[in-house]
Parts: sequence; C-alpha cells; structure tokens
Amino acid sequence: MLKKNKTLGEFIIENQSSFQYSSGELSKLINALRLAAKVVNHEVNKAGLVDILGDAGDTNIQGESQQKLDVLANEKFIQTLKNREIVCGIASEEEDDFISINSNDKNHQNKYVVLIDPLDGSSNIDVNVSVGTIFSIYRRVTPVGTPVEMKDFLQKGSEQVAAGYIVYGTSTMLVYSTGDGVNGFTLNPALGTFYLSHPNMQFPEDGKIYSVNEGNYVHFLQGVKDYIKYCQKEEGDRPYTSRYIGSLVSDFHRNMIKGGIYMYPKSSIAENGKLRLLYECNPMAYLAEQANGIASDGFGRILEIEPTELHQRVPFFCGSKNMVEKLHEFMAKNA
Ligand code: AHM
Ligand code: MG
Repeated sequence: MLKKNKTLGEFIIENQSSFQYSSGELSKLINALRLAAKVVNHEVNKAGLVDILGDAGDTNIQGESQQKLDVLANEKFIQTLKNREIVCGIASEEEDDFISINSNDKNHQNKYVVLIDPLDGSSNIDVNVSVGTIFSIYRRVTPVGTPVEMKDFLQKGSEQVAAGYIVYGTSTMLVYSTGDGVNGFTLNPALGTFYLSHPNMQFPEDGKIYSVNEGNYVHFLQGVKDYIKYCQKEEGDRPYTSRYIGSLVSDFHRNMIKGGIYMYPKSSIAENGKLRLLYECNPMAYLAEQANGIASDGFGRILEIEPTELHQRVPFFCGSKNMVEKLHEFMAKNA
C-alpha cells in the first residue's frame, strides 16, 4: 500500500508559524527555491541529450543557444528569485558582485538575502555523476527599503536563518533547515512534487567513511596526513572506507546518512583550500550542526569565521562528531 507522505508545500505551511518573526516571507522564499530546483532538475536530467537535440537542429530553430549548465542554473535561480520579488539581494558563485534587487524602490520591504552555488560539482555533469545546488539565507543588516550593501552578505555563518541543498542524484532531493533540525524531501518526477522522505536527518556520532581528494596528499599539512593514516590503519573498526565523489553536496549527503567525514584541507598549492566560505561551507556547516555533526576549518567552528570577501575560501572539515573531533586532535598536535 502507498504511504501518504507530507509534501514540501504542506510542510512549509505547517512550519511557518514556528519561525521567529514569521511573516510568511521565508516560506515564500523557500517555495521559490523549490520551484527553481525543479526547473534546474529538468535541465540537469536532459544534459546527456543536449548534443543529440543540438544535432537535430532544434536549438537553432528555437533560437536558443546552448549554455553551460552551471550558467543556466545560475540564471534560473536568479530569475525565479527576482520574478517572485522575494529577496532584496543575491550573491552567487557565478557572479563577481552581489545583485541588488529593486534597490531604488523605497516600498520594497523584503528583508532576506540569498547566497547560492547554483550548480556545485559541475565538472561531474559530463560524466553523469550527481551534482548539487547549495543555498544560504540571512536577514539583511541594513534597513529595509534601501539598497543592499556588502555587509548584508558578509555575515558570520551563525547568523543564517536557513540553509539547504538540492542533490540531483539517482533521485533528486531538497534538504534544508530553518534552525529546527534538518529535513529531506524527495522529488517524484512524474508529479513534480517533493515529498518528506527523510524527516529529522542526523549525522551518526561515529562513522567509517572518509572523503578527501587523496591525490593532493603530499601537499597536505602533517596533521591531515596523520589523520588519513589513522583512517587507514588496521585497528579496532579501522581501516575506514574511502569514498570521494568530488561533489560536495553528494559526499555530504552520503556521510550524513551513513556517518563519515568530508575534508577539503588547505595545502601547499592552495593556501585556503578550494571551497568558498559563504555559499559552500557556511550552509553545509549550518546543516551539519543542525544534524548533530561538526564543521570546522581544522581548528575552530566554520560558523564563527568573520567573512572578509564574497568569494573567500576556507579549509573545510565536516561530518560525524567523533570523526571530526579525532581530526582536531591530530591537527592540534601537528598543524
Ligand atoms: P566547484 O564549485 O567549482 O564545482 O568546486 C567545488 C567542488 C566540490 O563540490 C567538490 O567537493 C570539490 O570541488 C572537488 O574538488 P577537487 O576536484 O579538487 O577534489
Ligand atoms: Mg561550487
């Protein structure tokens, strides 16, 4: 018999009243992201067909030019948020500067800014491996009705009011938190509806999976090298399993369900690692903490870092509590 799961739409309405200062604005914003996610999902799913359709000449007849999917995803999310007039500013991995919305309209009362990585891990698209979208939401710090400023975006991760991701995998899921735990919704592609499939997601306290690009091993700090050797040592429940998709969202998602640690350390070739603080690490760190996990730069909480630039990078370690704490021991001994 079919189980009747709650839809994302129903869930948003039911939970609206529990948001602090709720006016329905945050609910509308999450609804807008839900819509954009479905559009991008459709584009990602047909990625392999683009060349075939292109060969048939369809793209020329319709006057559409082929675009890289990450650029397309960026446009879809920005357009949707602009059209619904639901935010006052957007920052994206794909844009050099932040975008101010209705900046000259004094009647514009929207108070939220969104930071987004529209298609993370997009190098995986060509080889049919899952990718994701990451989003982070803050209340602006400058007065409503005025143009947004850089300081509205450069807020500590601990100030986030919501964050989440969409994973375009074997099934498409939207996972998010508004500060009251993490819930996951799976898309039924036939109906175009997200259903609550993973309520109250939690990182297991222990895990047996470590995810890191080991090709960079020689460039890592000694503390990270020592932790990797610890993971590989035959002792107790070790060696652990190594799993690295190269898509932060997918690696995080698997680790949250099964227990594990994700690492993108700094190295002698990348002094702050690769991942961006504002729209990759902060939202994932917020979700991790909401799900009983830890996210750090190897020494302290990601959510406590004071941002200085829109596209700044930080080392990132995230996952099951006991695994990240063990990593900290090695880092403290041998940074
Ligand atoms: P991107 O934003 O350019 O897609 O880069 C971010 C991605 C993460 O999803 C992934 O974990 C990491 O880069 C993989 O990097 P590497 O190939 O260096 O291991
Ligand atoms: Mg990215």
